[in-house]
Amino acid sequence: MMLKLPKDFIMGGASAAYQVEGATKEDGKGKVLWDDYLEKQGRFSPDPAADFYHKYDEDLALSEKYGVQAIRVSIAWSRIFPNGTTDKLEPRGVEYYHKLFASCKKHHIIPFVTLHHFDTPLKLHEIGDWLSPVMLDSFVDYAKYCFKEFPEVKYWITINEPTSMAIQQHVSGTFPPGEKDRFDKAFQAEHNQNVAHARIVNAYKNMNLGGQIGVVHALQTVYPFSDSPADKHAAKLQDAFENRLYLDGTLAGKYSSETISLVKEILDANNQPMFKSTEEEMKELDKAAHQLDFVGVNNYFSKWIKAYDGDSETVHNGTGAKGTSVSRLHGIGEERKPDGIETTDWDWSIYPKGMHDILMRIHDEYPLVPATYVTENGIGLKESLPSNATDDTIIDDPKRIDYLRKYFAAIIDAINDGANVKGYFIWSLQDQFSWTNGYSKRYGLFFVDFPTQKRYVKKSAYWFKKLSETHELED
Ligand code: BGP
Repeated sequence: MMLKLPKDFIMGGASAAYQVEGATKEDGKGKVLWDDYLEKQGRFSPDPAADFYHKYDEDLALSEKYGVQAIRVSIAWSRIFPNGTTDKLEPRGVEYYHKLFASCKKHHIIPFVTLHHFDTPLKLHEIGDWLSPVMLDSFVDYAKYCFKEFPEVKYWITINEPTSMAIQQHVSGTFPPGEKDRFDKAFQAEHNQNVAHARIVNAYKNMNLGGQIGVVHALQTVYPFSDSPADKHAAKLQDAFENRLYLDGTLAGKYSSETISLVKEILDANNQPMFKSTEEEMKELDKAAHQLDFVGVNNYFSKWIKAYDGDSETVHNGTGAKGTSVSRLHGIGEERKPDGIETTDWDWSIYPKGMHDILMRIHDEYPLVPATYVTENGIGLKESLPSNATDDTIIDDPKRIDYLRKYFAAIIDAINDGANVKGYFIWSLQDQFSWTNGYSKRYGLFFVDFPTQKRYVKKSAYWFKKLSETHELED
């Protein structure tokens, strides 16, 4: 059977500045939280990544050729303001993004531009990152500067995945500063990001620039491992921990009483204090939710949660050794996949129904949201260049095509069920480095040979082009 995407559905590719640009020491860029941290870890370097700082025009030309109509890029805050604060402006950084957006225009590609994608300037990270009021004020100043400076951008995204940032910084410890089990800090950082997001949405709307503004969330669909009341409750707690505080804060403009009581339950179980919010902040959240233009959904996998009352224990699979990840959170629950669920080498479940269910949830539970984009989805695979490769070598990636076909079918199902999904961005446009996994976890439509940064096309790019041109998904 032939499944169809709506006529005006946008087909895009996604990236993040720090994962593709490289050039971390070039043209006056300030340090970010990752630079020294990665150097100390010694596992991999953010330079030259995919060398997008120099190769953007080549990637955009390839994108145009393979049916990519829009791209998600992020602005590296510390290229514009090296210290994060507006006291010092770096004109070469500003110039770079003007050139990047001009190249988008030349190649008929719409930029969706994220203001913060995990790359807090080091000076602000050192004083508390999302826990510091100075960070919030500086972020608003930087955002307003960008809105004025780059009128060519018509789609803005405030923050990429506030959840991932807060949890990985303060609970699982996989992002700098690498803290574990500080649920209180994670929830406070989540609330603060909701506030920063709201202030920026409200500022943007006051400026009347005629573009659109949204936010991007990491949304894992959470299911109970079994029908037992204990597992069902554990799944609710996990959902509150990962999804609900953001969804409520940015899409409804208020936290429901159930969300608050679930959050409190988690914190009480861990003997940690509730996050603080003010009435004024809640008014800002409410105002922003009523003016938001779209939400971006990043969905790769789903989770199944089982009741658990032991100590917290998390192990990150950062190498692609299947079956090595562990997540047991005290006061929440334990991740456990039911038999028969397919997984990637990094233990991410392949479960397209989860995409359908999360899109429907936004449609059903958050009626203020005018439009949804899938802003990230894709599969990380171990891929290599054949030793006899020539310029025309095409990388065969049948697993990616299979994954995409299944997830697109789920998206079309959701659209047919009433979800207003207006576009899709594959993670990722080109191979780039993964924050906690390095260069071996490849997601791109375009293969990057990391020592030389030369591009090769993957078969999935041909598949993507056909879908982009026909909007028809073959079974
Ligand atoms: C999202 C991030 C991306 C990207 C992607 C894949 O959470 O927004 O920046 O990294 O996930 O994740 P990973 O790199 O861990 O495989």
